[in-house]
Amino acid sequence: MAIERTFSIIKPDAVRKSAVGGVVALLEKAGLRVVAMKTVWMTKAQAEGFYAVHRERGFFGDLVKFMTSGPCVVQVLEGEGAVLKNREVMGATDSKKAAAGTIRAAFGTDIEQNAVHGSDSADNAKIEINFFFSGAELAALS
Ligand code: 3AN
Repeated sequence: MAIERTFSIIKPDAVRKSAVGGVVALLEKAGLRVVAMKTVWMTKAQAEGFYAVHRERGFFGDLVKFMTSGPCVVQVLEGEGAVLKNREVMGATDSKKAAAGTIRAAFGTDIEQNAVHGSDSADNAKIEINFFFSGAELAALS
């Protein structure tokens, strides 16, 4: 499998419970390398833009409220088959159903407060990385 990049968000619930280090440790243990990382406190407009695909869903308002409730840590991850690898180590969307050893089992609470976001495809990873990281920040990556 080719080396690729994916995008990850450590959500406000995980940042609040000082789980940033714990999340990164699990990502690195899974073979993912953190190649860019920063803290972002999203505005309402940013969160609405990022989750625009979910605009019609009943949980959209709560999701935006939650994602703007505190700072997040956004990351670019790199590794072999990084998109799939990240999805595997994240665990099921509903933290209560996440398999043991996954990030959501360790640090999530439920389907909303689920500790992390991860891109679901290489194409979306590119879009999401460009949503949060500037050309200058990405140019610094080898
Ligand atoms: P994933 O993040 O696992 O790809 P998606 O893309 O289905 O899951 O959903 C996007 C985000 O919306 C999830 N991370 C979760 O926080 C939230 N979400 C999804 N379904 C619900 C729901 N039924 N109630 C509240 N929040 C939800």
